[in-house]
Amino acid sequence: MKLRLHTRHQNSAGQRVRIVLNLKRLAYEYVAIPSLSSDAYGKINPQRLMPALEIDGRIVSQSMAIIELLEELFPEPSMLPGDPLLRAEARSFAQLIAADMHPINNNRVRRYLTDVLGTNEPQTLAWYRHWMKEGLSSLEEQLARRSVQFRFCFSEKPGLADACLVPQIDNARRFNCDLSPYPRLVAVDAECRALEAFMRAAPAMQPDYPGE
Ligand SMILES: N[C@@H](CCC(=O)N[C@@H](CS)C(=O)NCC(=O)O)C(=O)O
Repeated sequence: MKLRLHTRHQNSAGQRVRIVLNLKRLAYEYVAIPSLSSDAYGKINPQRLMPALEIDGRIVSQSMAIIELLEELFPEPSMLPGDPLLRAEARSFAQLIAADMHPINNNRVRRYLTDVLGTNEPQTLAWYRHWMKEGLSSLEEQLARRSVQFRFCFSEKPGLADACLVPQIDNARRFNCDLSPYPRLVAVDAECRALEAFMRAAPAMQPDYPGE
């Protein structure tokens, strides 16, 4: 099966998929997207968002749909814990990031705030940090309430929740958000970053990374 991932180095939804591909030890071709608005990319992904996975010539978009597909096609190692309740908790944690946090702080939303609604830089930054703080506080609380304090989010092995958390923490760092109120998130993030699968998925390790 031939896998090609259309992504960019700084594409946090794509970074989730890269982490899962690496954790499942799946080889893939990295295709750097030159322009989201180009006709060429529109033909690949009519949603015009990153990433898109090409699998034997067919395209799947949306990182969570891609990860689900990979989980179904390549079940081992699983990205979800064995216990159904823990699986639900892991999905809930991942969904808060993918469905509630990431979309409202996306580039196009910030561009609309500044270009159309006329917010200035400090206001746009305040928006970003506000929604980041709301989300991270909930995620930290979700980890605090676990009945077992695992090494990773919901297991002794990294999985879906961790693959969503690490790119989101990258985003928080990029915008200088204060992470000191979230010791559990920071600890899991550090555990993940020590693993090769996460290191190889990091923005700075991608072929289109322009350097510092
Ligand atoms: N829900 C989508 C989100 C995809 C998404 O928004 N990707 C961002 C990059 S991380 C993007 O393409 N942004 C383009 C823009 O905001 O202009 C997914 O999980 O794949």
